[in-house]
Amino acid sequence: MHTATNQAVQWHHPTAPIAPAAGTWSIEAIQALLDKPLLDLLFQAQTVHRAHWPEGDIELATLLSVKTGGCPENCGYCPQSAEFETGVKAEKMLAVDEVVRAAQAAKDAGATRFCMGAAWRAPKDRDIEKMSEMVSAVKGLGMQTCATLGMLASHQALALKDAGLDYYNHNLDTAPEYYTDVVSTRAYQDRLDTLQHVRAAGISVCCGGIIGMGEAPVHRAGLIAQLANLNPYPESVPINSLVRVPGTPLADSEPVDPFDFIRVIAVARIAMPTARVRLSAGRQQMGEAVQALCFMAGANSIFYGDKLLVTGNPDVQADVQLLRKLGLPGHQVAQTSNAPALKQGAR
Ligand code: SAM
Ligand code: DTB
Ligand code: SF4
Repeated sequence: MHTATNQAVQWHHPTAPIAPAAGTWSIEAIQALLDKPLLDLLFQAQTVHRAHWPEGDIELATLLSVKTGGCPENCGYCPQSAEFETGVKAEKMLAVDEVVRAAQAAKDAGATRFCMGAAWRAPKDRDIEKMSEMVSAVKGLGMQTCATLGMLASHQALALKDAGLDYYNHNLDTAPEYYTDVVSTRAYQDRLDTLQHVRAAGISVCCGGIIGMGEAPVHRAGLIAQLANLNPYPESVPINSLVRVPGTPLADSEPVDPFDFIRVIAVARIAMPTARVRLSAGRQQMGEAVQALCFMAGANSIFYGDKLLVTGNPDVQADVQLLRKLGLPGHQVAQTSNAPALKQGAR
């Protein structure tokens, strides 16, 4: 529906504002974008994308699980919850030198950001001490640092900032109205509180969600509205396609239609023009053509490495080849000796 407040749908007038001001997205305006003819939506998203990201590079971020499994939370999608029989065993936290070795290998392969994940509801202060060592060491390699450790208290966020943490990932996952269908061990407001602590500490926010958990279209619109109305909106927005892990309550969810997924990426780009929109989990099931359309829709970051936290991700060589075939700039990859050169400045 094209309402007076929904300027986002007026893209065909070059002089008209392309989106409402930050903090003012209605669910209806987001829904109207999601409902547009696909090619119109892609055109609009690509227009926004080029205006804000003229270099058109794809950021390569590598993930490492530094504390795997045994999590007390019951997030219905997650293979690491202790409540579900998924075959993921609880492990001890990795040693700092193991993490640094993995980060160096990721850097050598062309990654610029390194994200350390832990299967915690919330870290203890002694966990933050060890995480701070890891963050400082990875930062010392010249990489951007990110961590995703669960709920964070203010003093913990400040300690991580002091250690050199650039980004903290904490996802809203879905709309508030659907959240209780997915997780019951913590509230939506807990998630918002952690995001606030991260923001207040001066750490950049990485926050997104998951598509394909059985949510209705209105919940997808609700998630994007929540993210876009954070003030300021997140610097990074990971959009995950559910990885359906046997043993989790969501294992039998209906697979998401690829075009619906692409639509979500496009609307995230339009609603949050300066955010890095990350095409996150689920790429193994997507195929190259769908990923190419996600880039067209404005995705400009991927998880790069053969593994996410505990599930698979496309091989590094396959990703290098894909970026190369698409002529997408991947400056860091091009500089490494053991990865095929990427075409530069192809746009
Ligand atoms: N324990 C921390 C937390 O929950 O914030 C950090 C790790 S948790 C695995 C990080 C995010 O990964 C979740 O918020 C969720 O969005 C995403 N995720 C987890 N399992 C997933 C799956 N099976 N498919 C897609 N995304 C998933
Ligand atoms: C995010 O949004 N996706 C990543 C990262 N942030 C931490 C995690 C995806 C996890 C997929 C399932 C797994 O391997 O555990
Ligand atoms: Fe635990 Fe995070 Fe998995 Fe939820 S998503 S069960 S908090 S590891």
